Amino acid sequence: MASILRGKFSDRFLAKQLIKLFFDSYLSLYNIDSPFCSINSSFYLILRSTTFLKISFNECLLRFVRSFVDSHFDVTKRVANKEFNQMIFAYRNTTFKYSIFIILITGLNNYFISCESSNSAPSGNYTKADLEEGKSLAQKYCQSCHLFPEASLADKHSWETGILPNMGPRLGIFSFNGKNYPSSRFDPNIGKSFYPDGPVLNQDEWSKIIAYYSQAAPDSLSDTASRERDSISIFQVESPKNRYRNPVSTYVHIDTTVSPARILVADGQLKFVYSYNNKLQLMDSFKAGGTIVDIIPEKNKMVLCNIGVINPNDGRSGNIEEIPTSKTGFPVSYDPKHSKPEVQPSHLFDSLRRPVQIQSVDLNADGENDYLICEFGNLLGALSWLQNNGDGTFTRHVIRYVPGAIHAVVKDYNHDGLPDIWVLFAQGDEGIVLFTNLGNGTFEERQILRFPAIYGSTYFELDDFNGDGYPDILYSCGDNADYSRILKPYHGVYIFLNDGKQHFTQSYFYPIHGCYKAMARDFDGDGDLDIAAISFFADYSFDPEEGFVYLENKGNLNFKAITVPETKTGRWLTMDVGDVNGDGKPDILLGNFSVGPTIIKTNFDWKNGPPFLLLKNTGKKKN
Ligand SMILES: [Ca+2]
Ligand SMILES: [Ca+2]
Ligand SMILES: [Ca+2]
Ligand SMILES: [Ca+2]
Repeated sequence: MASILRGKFSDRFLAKQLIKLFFDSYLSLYNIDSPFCSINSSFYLILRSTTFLKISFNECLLRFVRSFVDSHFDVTKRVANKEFNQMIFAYRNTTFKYSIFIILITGLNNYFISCESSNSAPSGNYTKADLEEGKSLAQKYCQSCHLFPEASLADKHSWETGILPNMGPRLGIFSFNGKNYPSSRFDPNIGKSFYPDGPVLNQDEWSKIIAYYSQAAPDSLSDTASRERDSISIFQVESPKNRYRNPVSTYVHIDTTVSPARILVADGQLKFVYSYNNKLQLMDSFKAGGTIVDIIPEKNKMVLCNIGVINPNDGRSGNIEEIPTSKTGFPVSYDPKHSKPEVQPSHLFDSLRRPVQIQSVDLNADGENDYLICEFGNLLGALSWLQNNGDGTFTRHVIRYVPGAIHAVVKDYNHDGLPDIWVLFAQGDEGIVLFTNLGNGTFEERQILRFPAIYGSTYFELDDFNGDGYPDILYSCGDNADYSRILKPYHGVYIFLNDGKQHFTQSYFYPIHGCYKAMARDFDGDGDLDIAAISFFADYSFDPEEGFVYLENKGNLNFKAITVPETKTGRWLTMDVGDVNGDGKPDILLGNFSVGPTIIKTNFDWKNGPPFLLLKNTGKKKN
């Protein structure tokens, strides 16, 4: 498309292009079977903005379309921003100006139909033999993709209205009892080949699986775990003076590669990266090319991991960017006085599926550092690496072609000099997989731990808890944004001890609803590993302090749980640990992602909360 459209094309033509663009992006995420709930709330926001901003309804609608298309479809791949503006301008002048409104209404209508259709509880009576058959069918078919899902892991309502209707299409069942199931068949990024050609089991068999879960699942999950906690801690809470509304901190980091240390924060909505000094004063910032979720500060440059579209999707809108840095270790800022050109990030590698982590490591031992990438994706994704060709170009290789790679730890566990990779996969078949490096970019795969698909794995670390020299696993689970948004008693922090041969046994569990990350350090300086944990789906109504929990090691895998009441001011998606003020004691940094799913009730105004909190360690120094 030409860069200057107006004058060349009629307003009617441009308006049609805009409608088409919107419709495509709408379909790509909100396929005809199941528009997501978020469109409902976005639409509600437009209606509210009409009164609030005192602008016309159509104007609000256009602003919505702009942000919607922008965030869900990556406009830059299809049309330049300028062209997009011209389309919007043209759209305003045509008789089509209510078309998008009509598409939205149709979508909402579909949304309500799909909510109704999601309840797939079969009618009729099932004998004991039918229910037994349902269970063995579930063992056969559900287990073909992941661990057998025990009925007790979710309540009856979640099985009937959330989990099973979403799993049906994986088995080629797109409708049941005359109702449609949600699927991504119409998403051009997925394609029909993702699903089986036809049903792998018949409707009668499927109905028995549903009947089994309906009968075997509890009405609600029982939770009798003690969550008693102390509130006297070694941490002193500090927050920056610099505030902005709706902080969306997608990355926080205590960067000790510079001295004194600094704090790096990326805001996923504003698409800015900020640098604070260790007194929490804002020192510098730059505009990134997208939503940054990981950063590698390298010599003379920063390498940035841009997730692309943050909400679940299968588009290839993520990329790895790099931006040159000055002596300060930060990109040269735009200086209007001296008309210094603004430094823009350039793309090192494009078309990645929601990359969430990037690491620099020489995987093939050729002397050039490569990049290891967790491409989380959604239905599709991969653990991949970018081989450094030594001439500024990279070649992508896939190590494991499955979605859900959320965190990788590089550790040469067998001491052969080749870096091995430990990876947590958190989508569908959840678990930790060890990739032993065989050299020349080849890996041998071994499953270390496997978790039920409903756990919502979030993070892991390798830490030696019992001091026997073998790395143990600290693991957290608590992602609750999928098909069963209930509080789960099995969410929290786990420790698995290593027998020395990479066999791991669960040896500790502390329950935290919606736990998102747990990191172990000797915070109190007494020689053993303590744990800092955050939650993004805490029980905010009744236990808001579980958003941050500190577990102080009392020996023999006994921990004392402690909360820090000031941490209720934000909703923590990200956390980092590092010595921010150079006193030798690890401090904790929490990032506020204030615009998460809104179904959660809270008395705290996270949107006016700080972009981050620093929990300064006032404990004793390790000897
Ligand atoms: Ca290499
Ligand atoms: Ca090795
Ligand atoms: Ca150990
Ligand atoms: Ca300790």
